[in-house]
Amino acid sequence: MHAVTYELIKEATKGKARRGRLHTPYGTFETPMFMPVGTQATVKTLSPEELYDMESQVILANTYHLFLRPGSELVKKAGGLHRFMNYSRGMLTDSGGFQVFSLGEMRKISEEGVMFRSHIDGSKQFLSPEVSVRVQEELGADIAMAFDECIPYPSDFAYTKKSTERTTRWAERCLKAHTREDQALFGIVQGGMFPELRKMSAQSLQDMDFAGYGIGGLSVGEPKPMMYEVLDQTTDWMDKQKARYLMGVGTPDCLVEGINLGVDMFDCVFPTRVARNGTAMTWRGRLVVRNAMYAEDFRPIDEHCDCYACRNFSRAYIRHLFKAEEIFGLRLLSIHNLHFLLHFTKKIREAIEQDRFQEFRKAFWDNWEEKDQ
Ligand code: PRF
Ligand code: ZN
Repeated sequence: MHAVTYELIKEATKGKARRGRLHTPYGTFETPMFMPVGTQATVKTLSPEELYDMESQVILANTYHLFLRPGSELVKKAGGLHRFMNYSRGMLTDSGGFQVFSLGEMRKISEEGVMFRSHIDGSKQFLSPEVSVRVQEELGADIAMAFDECIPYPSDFAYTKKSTERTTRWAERCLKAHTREDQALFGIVQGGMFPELRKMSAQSLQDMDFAGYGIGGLSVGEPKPMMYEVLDQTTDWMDKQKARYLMGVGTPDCLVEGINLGVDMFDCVFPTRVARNGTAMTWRGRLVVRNAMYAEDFRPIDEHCDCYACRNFSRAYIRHLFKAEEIFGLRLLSIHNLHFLLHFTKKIREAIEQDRFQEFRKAFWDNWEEKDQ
């Protein structure tokens, strides 16, 4: 029995949307779910209480960042990530396999692992399947991810095959190195944009019996129709009884389409990143509160939103905060954006329960004004 199990509750009659539950040592969480990103053991500008208020379930932290600073030994001394940051719901750590590969020139891959230079002080560092698993066990999230290579786009068939096979061998090493029984380990399907390599990756990982599966290497610069096509094929080859996590994807349009293709979990820096840039998320798309047109707009960001920011403050006030570079503005938009996405996924769960997800999907696209993106 795994530390984390997925319970499939209901499947849509049209499309592949699923309603499920993730049982973890820190509670049971409802899927499909959106996971707020807390890279450095904090969801930027928000307290755990504020996250509970918006019904946040699982949050994500990064092995790469916490490995470099403050180091997993310190987090272990603090009693693990949950105690260190005082978050008592679910937690997942990404393996570092994505962040390290985003470093470009500063890294060197071999069968053993990846040598890289720290973005903080330039020091030489090494991550491998064994190191990543040890660090993630010390961090102690409910869910750890296997160490993988996120293949750049575009890549040719030969490189994609070589990398995907290595990620499969790394996945085996991760399983072997993993010892914590109160923590689940998820494998990560790679395979680039090649259906046969996706199939090979999904099938060989399935034979290894991970607690759940990430789908990596998507939303790396490919056109969205291509992402949806690859995703559609990939989920067809995945075990229905295990959770599927589409890594680094979570804008409203991708959530709707990803869920329609059978995905259960998403994470994305988008809501918190654009918040810091003066942008609010709405059912129609982005609303740039910083714009001059909102200078005297005393309505809330969204009249129907019941988040703390919308219940208490106007667009004009939030715009003023941004203009004056007051950090409360960042907080208000972060609260609104995360609340928006968490509420959005809750509405999707209700739609799947009532078997009207396709109606929800159609209404979503009718409202959405960012169709070309
Ligand atoms: N691998 C890991 N983390 C990730 C990705 C991946 O491929 C992606 C790709 N969208 C985001 N985060 N380990
Ligand atoms: Zn709001």
